[in-house]
Amino acid sequence: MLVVWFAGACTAESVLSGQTVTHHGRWAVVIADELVDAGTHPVELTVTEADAGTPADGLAVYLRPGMPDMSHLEPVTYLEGVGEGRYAAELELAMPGVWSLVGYVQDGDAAESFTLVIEALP
Ligand SMILES: [Cu+2]
Repeated sequence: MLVVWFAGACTAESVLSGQTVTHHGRWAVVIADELVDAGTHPVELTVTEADAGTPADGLAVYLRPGMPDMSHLEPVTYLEGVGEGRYAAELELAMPGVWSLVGYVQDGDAAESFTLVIEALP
């Protein structure tokens, strides 16, 4: 019997997560790209009602990027709703590496958080 271990199972790609559900399960959030260029980069999220699968418009959506390996946090970035559940902004990812995007979706008094993990390339 031949047993094969795949080298590289712990590389950055294995931790990337470009889609998730907010912490109480109300919304599903997907980022357009898990791999982006470092620097200022356009990002787009698509937010849907998790149960119905329908686009969720009219929400406040914001992100705070951080690098978990180095206690590095960037300012909160507010995204602009551009229709059909899509929210867009220019995001500053100051250096290459794995970035944790801690985000919030807010509908009036109801807010739920989520985390996406992407990588900025050199
Ligand atoms: Cu950093």
